[in-house]
Amino acid sequence: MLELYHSGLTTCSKQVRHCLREKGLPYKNRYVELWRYENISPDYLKLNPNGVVPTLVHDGTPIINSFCINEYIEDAFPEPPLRPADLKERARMRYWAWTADEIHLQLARLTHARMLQQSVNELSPEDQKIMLDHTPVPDKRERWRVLTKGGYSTEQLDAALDNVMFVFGRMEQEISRRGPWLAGATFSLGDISMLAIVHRISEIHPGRLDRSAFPHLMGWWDRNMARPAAQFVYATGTDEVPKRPPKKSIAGIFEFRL
Ligand SMILES: N[C@@H](CCC(=O)N[C@@H](CS)C(=O)NCC(=O)O)C(=O)O
Repeated sequence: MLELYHSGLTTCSKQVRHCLREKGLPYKNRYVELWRYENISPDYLKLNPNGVVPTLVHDGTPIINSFCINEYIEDAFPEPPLRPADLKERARMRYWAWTADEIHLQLARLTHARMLQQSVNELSPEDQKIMLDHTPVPDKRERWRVLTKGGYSTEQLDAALDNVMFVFGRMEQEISRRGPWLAGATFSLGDISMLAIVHRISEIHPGRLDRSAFPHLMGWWDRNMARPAAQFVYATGTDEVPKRPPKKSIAGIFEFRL
């Protein structure tokens, strides 16, 4: 049995939900509400000691990290293949799936500034301390600490966006050279992983995805979003994308049960 612990439209959750949908695999939908910090509850940390989503549980065994989870799904359920047969294409697929994981840190800064800062400001100092004390990974704790102090500077956020836009420029080049997919002829895990990154920028900096500046990238975006799996994954209002609570709280640290 497959169970997916995820948080709907968060970047890494989308990557794994998309992979499972492309494969047509049934799984139990286990929603983890980040706005209640359920991801750092003692029970969830037993599955994922990093306190992040997603986690795939296969016959009782947790698999973590969206990049590794999608590789695992491909190994365990090879049909239909999302890893190209051609070895050069396969190397490019891995490059793009890895790049998505790498650039995610920069993207997360931008996401936090646009979508989370306000709600962190609204937590009481006592709740902020409890949240930080329960955050296990030191680097992540430091990033949340910066948010409790007002967030990253404009220069730091501009630098993060520059890094993301550099990657989009590279995608534009690759797709214009080969295409129609990032690996070349074959739709792959590389497309699934990068789509989630581009989607987040479409939400928080839509002006940066200018069709005249990125004609090939945007053509790739249209091809991806036309796929039935992507239409489900990126839709709002499904069972997998429930409405967020109105305010962020730390209640889920104490209340979440596996
Ligand atoms: N790709 C990495 C990163 C995971 C990650 O940062 N997930 C985000 C959502 S996209 C998360 O759980 N954020 C909650 C938090 O940082 O508190 C993985 O799958 O382990």
